[in-house]
Amino acid sequence: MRKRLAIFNSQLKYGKLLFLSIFVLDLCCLIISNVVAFTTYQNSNKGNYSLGDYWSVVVFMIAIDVIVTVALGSLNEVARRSYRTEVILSTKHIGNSVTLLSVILFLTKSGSRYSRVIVLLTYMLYYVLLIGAHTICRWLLERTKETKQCRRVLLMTTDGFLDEAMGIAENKSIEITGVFLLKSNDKYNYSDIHVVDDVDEAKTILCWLWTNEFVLYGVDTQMIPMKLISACNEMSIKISVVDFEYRVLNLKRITAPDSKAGTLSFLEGKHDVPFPIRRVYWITETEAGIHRGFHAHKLNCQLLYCPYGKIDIKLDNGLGKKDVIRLEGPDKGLLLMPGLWREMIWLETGSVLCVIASEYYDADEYIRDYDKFLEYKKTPQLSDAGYEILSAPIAASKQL
Ligand code: T46
Repeated sequence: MRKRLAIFNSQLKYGKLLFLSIFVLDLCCLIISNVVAFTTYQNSNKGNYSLGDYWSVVVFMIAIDVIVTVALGSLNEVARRSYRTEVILSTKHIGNSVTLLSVILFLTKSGSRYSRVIVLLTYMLYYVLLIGAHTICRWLLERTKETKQCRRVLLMTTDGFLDEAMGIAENKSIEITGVFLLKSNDKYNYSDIHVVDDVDEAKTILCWLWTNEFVLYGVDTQMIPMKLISACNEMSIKISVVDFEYRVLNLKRITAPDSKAGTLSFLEGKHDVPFPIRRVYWITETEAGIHRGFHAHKLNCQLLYCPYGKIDIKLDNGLGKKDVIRLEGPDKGLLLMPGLWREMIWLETGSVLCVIASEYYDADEYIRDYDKFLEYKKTPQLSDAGYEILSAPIAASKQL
């Protein structure tokens, strides 16, 4: 319930007037249904209910509507979901309200005197009005000039790349509606941007701020929660992935007070590793001057580090960009996204290369022929999976 309330608060905060207007519209539908049902029934001479009875039931109904909306989030994302989902959501909303009202009405003395026919009639009318109102809202919102033209982006990234990803905001044609972090530590300088790590809040931003694009920055697509993927699909929100390639990471290091006791470094899932960790492997007992690698991965994201010794990693994106990153020491990591040709050169005998990987070992997922790699880079890679790759990073691609 606390979480629901928090989400409700965030709806007010994020959705501003949009959510409030939908909520007020919902209450208007309920009151109109009440008036119509009551007067129709009274005019048919069947009922002889006093206005007092009527008002107490109306107040009950409104209270229940508010409770159901807040507690069950029934108005979340209406007017942007598919028609089918909206009918299901409205049915659930009204089903829950009727159940709760029936319990209260028939348990209280004044309530039990009130006609079930009027209540039933009210909810039937309310159902029709609600679906109609949401359809009109959607139609109006879809035609709002601003929503069609502006590129409104919900960013998905990690704490470490947040500042870098926010470079997108510098691009005037892109408005960042919020940032969905894999793991949040709650301390950000962006008072005007909604930074969330809760899927429901992210969905709220997608819906109520009329976001039309969901952009991944330095995060593997496997990290998108299913709920967000289906919300994007339903709201026809495009999912794009910034061609992030690689970044050098500073890993955390804790040095013992007694320097002879050494240092401790660590990596945390989600926080430092923006992909699901499926495999860890390490290469040891290698002589200086040895070259390994000479391949690229189609799917595998990796985090490489060399806790002992010195190893050069030569990278080639197949599009003319070549770099050499030197890994040495326990506090330096190299995050590699798929689609990079690599060669590892051992500079010192016994240097240890450790790798955290997003995929189980699969020989078919490797490209070991350089010409085939260049060919592969010319073709869109993730389009089959329904994501669009942004060929040029929207934020300036820079090394950390
Ligand atoms: C990479 C760099 C940094 C397995 O059976 N399971 C495994 O998990 C791995 C990683 C390898 N293998 C077999 C496949 C080969 O028969 O081990 C043999 C040596 O593998 P490879 O020649 O690919 O090793 P490297 O050092 O060239 O590359 C390795 C990783 O394979 C690769 O993913 O990015 O380290």
